Amino acid sequence: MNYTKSVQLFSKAKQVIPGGVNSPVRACKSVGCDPVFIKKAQGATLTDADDNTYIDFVSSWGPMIVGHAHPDVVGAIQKTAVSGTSFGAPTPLEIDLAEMVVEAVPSVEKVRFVNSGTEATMSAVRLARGYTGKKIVVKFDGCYHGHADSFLVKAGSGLITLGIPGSPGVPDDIVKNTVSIPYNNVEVLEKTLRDETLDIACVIVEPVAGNMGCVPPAPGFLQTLRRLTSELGIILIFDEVITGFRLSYGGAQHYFNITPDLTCLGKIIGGGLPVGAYGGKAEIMDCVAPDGPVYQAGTLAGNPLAMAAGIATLKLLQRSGFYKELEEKSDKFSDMLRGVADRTGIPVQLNRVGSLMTGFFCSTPVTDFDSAMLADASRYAVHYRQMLGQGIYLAPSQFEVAFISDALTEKDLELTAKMTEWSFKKMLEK
Ligand code: KE4
Repeated sequence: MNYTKSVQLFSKAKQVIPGGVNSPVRACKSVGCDPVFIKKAQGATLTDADDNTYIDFVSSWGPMIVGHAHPDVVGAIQKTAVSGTSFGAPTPLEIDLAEMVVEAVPSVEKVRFVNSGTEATMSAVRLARGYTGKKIVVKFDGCYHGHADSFLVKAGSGLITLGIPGSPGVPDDIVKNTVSIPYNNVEVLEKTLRDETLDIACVIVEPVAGNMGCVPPAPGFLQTLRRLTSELGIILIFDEVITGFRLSYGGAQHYFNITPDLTCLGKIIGGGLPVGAYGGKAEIMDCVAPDGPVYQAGTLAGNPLAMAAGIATLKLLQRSGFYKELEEKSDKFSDMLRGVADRTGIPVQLNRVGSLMTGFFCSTPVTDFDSAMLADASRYAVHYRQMLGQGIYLAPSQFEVAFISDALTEKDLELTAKMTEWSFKKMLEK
């Protein structure tokens, strides 16, 4: 592969953008190479600045579940844009998307749109604190909820990938109100939630962890979390920025039949445009300004183009059999990959929930942050670079998930499995 133009673009980008990227994980530092610059995408195919093409398993980190540049989504954006791009005033489209979310997501009676997943989770936590009058937030090691100060303790995603323990610039006074405990550990969970010295406002959880790699909830974990938070009057926030409209049309809460008090959404509901959302019981949501005292605002919140892209995307997800077909495709693909690992003898723990999956290069089960950290990230880096060179675009980190999109074909997946076997065998030669 020739990367000449990407190399030139990266050098130029670094002159004016920190690290040459607008989000750290895109810099590919943990996989030991420079990023390729993407100039266009269609369906499941990316094309970089040097006209190399790739089969895409990042899907813009989740939003592109129907594939890139879907004509219905592009058409909706184009049709909306000619009437103006932003008014700073309410628009009918916001109601349309809000009604779709309320109808789809079991816990959501009212929803507020924001511009990112971070804004959604930050606002939901503020609302939980405002509604309860309490201050402690409980999160889980390895889970990532965006880059708001309160969350940057033992977070996942780029903080693992880059080994950033929390982050400078976040005052101790802020993070002292955040307690981070092991994911899937019901003993520690119960002990923490029943600790009367902790003035707990809420627990925020990724119902399927996607930011330490894919880590499914252990049987009973979410049920115990719901039972304890209900009993103790603690707000349960499901961070469904990844799982929302991905695991099912009703998200993880429908998939697992657990109803949280508040839900955070993002990614898919924007169809690739900047959207986040938080929603839940009307009783709680009515505490949000202007009706209530909990303040949250945003110039471009509910932006018409983003609403139009989200509406078009959700309409495509309503296709009969969409999730069944995605599940079958994902299941078949994970079986193919397990077959590759078995035949080559490379130790891989493949975790999958629906169309989210991660192959951890380790020989012991991955059930939480500590066990995920046993994965061989340097072996993943070799695999990443080898696959990129063969036109397969994986997440540039062992601690992220692969997103299977509706646009990936049988042929794409068979070729990817074939190249995975080639890559594994090549690693064994070294
Ligand atoms: P954004 O602010 O990036 O839109 O959403 C933050 C967020 C919140 N909650 C969950 C469960 C998330 O996964 C995210 C963001 N996900 C990462 C990928 N694991 C975004 C990629 C990036 O940071 O560039």
